[in-house]
Amino acid sequence: MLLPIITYPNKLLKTLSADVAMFDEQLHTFLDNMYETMINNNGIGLAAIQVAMPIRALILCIPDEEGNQDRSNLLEIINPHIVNTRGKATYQEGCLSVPGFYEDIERYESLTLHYHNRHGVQCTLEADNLLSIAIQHEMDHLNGKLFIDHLSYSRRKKFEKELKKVIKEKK
Ligand code: Y12
Ligand code: CO
Repeated sequence: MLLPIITYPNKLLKTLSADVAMFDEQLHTFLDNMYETMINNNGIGLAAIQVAMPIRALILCIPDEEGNQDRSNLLEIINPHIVNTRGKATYQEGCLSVPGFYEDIERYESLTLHYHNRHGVQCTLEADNLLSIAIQHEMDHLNGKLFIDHLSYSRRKKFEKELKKVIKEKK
């Protein structure tokens, strides 16, 4: 089932999401719906709050070298904690909740992540490059933060001005 994606400036995106306690059938159906929604919207990452569910769950499906997304590469990450970080990298980020805007954001180049999978099993992941960047982007959503919240004062002002123009043009 496709879920509606909420977009900036919807205040729900500022929510601090809560830990997942039940790794049950309801969670599995919700994760399946998130995947369908993300792929349908050409996304590579989606956090639960982007579909108005305030739980600490995110999914990622990084395309391969040919640009193809395969469900076998899907990561379902629940209650994540970054336990180690290395280096810095800048990447042009986009977000399904901020459609049409892309900005260079600096993040950790690589990281070690502890999380639970859909069955509640504790997992460890070593991530670098785009996977590391996307994990940090999606984990920000769990804490009510968007990539545009990383912008400098002047870049943020420019973004808000451009957004107003886009909204006005749509009316
Ligand atoms: C860097 C950091 C984090 C990520 C993962 C989360 N972002 C996305 O998955 C963004 C997807 C996206 C898709 C769009 O749709 C199309 O390209 C057809 C899009 O375009 C518009 O909204 C017009 C914008 C974002 C990725 C990279
Ligand atoms: Co996002």
